[in-house]
Amino acid sequence: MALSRFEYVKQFEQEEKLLPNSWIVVRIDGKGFHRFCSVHSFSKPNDLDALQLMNLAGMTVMQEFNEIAIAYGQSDEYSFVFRREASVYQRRRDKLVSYVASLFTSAYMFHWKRIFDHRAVAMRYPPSFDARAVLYPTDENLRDYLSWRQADVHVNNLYNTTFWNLVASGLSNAEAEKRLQGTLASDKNEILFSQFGINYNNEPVMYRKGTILLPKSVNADGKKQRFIVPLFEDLIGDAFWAKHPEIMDKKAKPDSVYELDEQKTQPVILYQLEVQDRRKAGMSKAESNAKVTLESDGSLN
Ligand SMILES: Nc1nc2c(ncn2[C@@H]2O[C@H](COP(=O)(O)OP(=O)(O)OP(=O)(O)O)[C@@H](O)[C@H]2O)c(=O)[nH]1
Ligand SMILES: [Mg+2]
Repeated sequence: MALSRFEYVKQFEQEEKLLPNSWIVVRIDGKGFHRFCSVHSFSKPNDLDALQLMNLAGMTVMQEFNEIAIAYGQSDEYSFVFRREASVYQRRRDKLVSYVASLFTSAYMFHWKRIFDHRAVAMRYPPSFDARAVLYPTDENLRDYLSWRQADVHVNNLYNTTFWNLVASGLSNAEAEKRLQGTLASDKNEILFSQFGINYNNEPVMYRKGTILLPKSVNADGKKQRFIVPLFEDLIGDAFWAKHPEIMDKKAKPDSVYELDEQKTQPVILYQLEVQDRRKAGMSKAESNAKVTLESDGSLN
């Protein structure tokens, strides 16, 4: 077919390809979530349901892209790490970044009811997330990136936990802010302990460390399958990387099966088990329908 005379405008489209052989981190971040959390009455400083919803949305993105080696979420942000050799969309930046952001956003909406139904929190306006892609050329750079995000949780969460306890004890926001001005981590730990009897290390680990999502082979329902597993661990030290060598090297430990333990009660795992049950029920329904059809066909003879 002849080209239309308008076709030349296609040449104006520019395509940026992400550098080969480097880690791609796509990070999404909630737009104006200070307001979104307040309008939807999220608990301060951490709302367990809100964080679990972020984890479900993160899981959905990981299920879509099998070239994501690890994802890390905290507060209103999630980082998705694509392998060096990832060939997704031929590494076209616009495609990848916009797709991750839109899938994350629609998954956030999709899972909302599941998480917030018990609190009868209706969504008051549509949330949105920005996204960017950053390239990290070395494994060390990538580890430092993830460490940076986890250190950020620690700094923010220690501050926020102390701040909101001071406010709950009767200080105004301005007074609490003043009280914390110039304090070190040790000072905040001391305020929490001496004033409120809180040992910061006993605060929920998800709040202190954020959520790591890893694709793992797990034993579910008697067979080995790929699940997205949430972990709440320190990723700054070497131990985490020794325990999960497949993040850096996808050929490492290909046959090993990950034993689900306390994660079994996590919404991310419960959701995947539920989908599996539904699929199985659908399959057995299809099987019994097929059987009925066969039997009725037989009776025609
Ligand atoms: N109450 C509550 N707020 C949260 C929680 N997690 C995140 N937030 C809010 O989300 C904000 C995230 O920080 P930012 O991303 O820097 O702020 P933002 O308002 O989203 O602004 P932009 O990202 O620049 O659009 C925090 O400052 C909190 O106000 C939570 O569990 N509970
Ligand atoms: Mg934000």
